[in-house]
Order: sequence, then C-alpha cells, then structure tokens
Amino acid sequence: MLNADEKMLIQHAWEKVLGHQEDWGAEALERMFIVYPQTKVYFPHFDLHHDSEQIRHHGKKVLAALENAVHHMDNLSAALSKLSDLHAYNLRVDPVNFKLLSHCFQVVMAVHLGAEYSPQVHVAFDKFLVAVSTVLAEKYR
Ligand code: HEG
Repeated sequence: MLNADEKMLIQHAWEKVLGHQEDWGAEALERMFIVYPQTKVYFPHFDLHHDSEQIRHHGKKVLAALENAVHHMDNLSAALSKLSDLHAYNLRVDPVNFKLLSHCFQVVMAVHLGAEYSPQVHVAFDKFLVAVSTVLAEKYR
C-alpha cells in the first residue's frame, strides 16, 4: 500500500485540485468517453456532448468521492463502502473500466500540474487510484 511519503505527495497534489473539482472531473470523464468509447454504455441516460451539464455534475461527484478517499487513505474500504455497493450491485461496471478512468484522471492531473506532476507524484497517484478502484470492485464476487 501507500507509504507515508506517498500519502504526503497525494495530499499535497490534491491541494492543487481544490476549486477545480467540477472542471477536472468533467475533463477526465470527457477524455474517457472519447478515448475509450466503450465506457459510454454505462451512461445511456446522459447527454455526453462537450460541456454537458450531466457530465459536469457527475465529474464533480466522482472527484468528491476521490477527495473523501484522500482524507481516508488508511481506511479506504470503510470510507468507500457505500460506493462500492453501488458499483458492484447496481451499476455493475466491469472493473476494467476503473483503469481507464484512472488513466484519464492522471492525464488531467499531468496537464494541469505540469512539472509538479513529477514521476514520484505520478506513481503515488497511480497506487492511490489502484487502491480506490480495488475497493470499488471488491464486492463483485
Ligand atoms: Mg462511478 C455513479 C464515483 C468509476 C459509472 N460513481 C458514481 C457516483 C460516484 C462515483 C460518487 C455517484 C453516486 C451517487 O450518486 O450516490 N465512479 C466513482 C469513482 C470512480 C468511478 C470514484 C473511480 C475512481 N463509475 C466509474 C467507472 C464507470 C462508472 C469507471 C463506468 C465506466 N458511476 C458510473 C455510473 C454512475 C456512477 C453509470 C451512475 C450515474 C448516474 O446515473 O447519475
């Protein structure tokens, strides 16, 4: 799991996200829908056009969940338990898709943080997103 240095890097990087949750969340989702169009099957009820209110609203929710995870890195299973139920029992999102969204979010971070998104921050974030995705998929079987 994440060591103390990595947790610090994630908390520090997250400070840069504050104030941009809706924009950056929507950007990550839009990238996912364009780069991996198979992910759109889970959102038949959404307007998926650029700047769609639904994408913005959903992006804000996804980043709020990630922010909650940043605040509970030592206890992700408990912190994300309800969301894990939702994804496993109601939405039934194939777990491969978590990697796709995680990758798109990493690109968004890199674009906005530039040089500050160093390889050390990148690997810490990668581990964090894998940990979150694991929890969201852990109730599938
Ligand atoms: Mg999921 C709903 C978070 C990956 C498809 N997702 C939600 C909600 C949150 C969330 C917070 C709203 C829950 C609520 O309203 O109570 N999602 C979340 C995270 C991640 C993730 C943190 C990964 C890091 N989701 C994900 C992926 C897909 C997906 C990869 C599909 C490609 N999520 C999905 C759908 C909904 C949610 C279809 C319901 C959307 C709606 O109808 O409003």
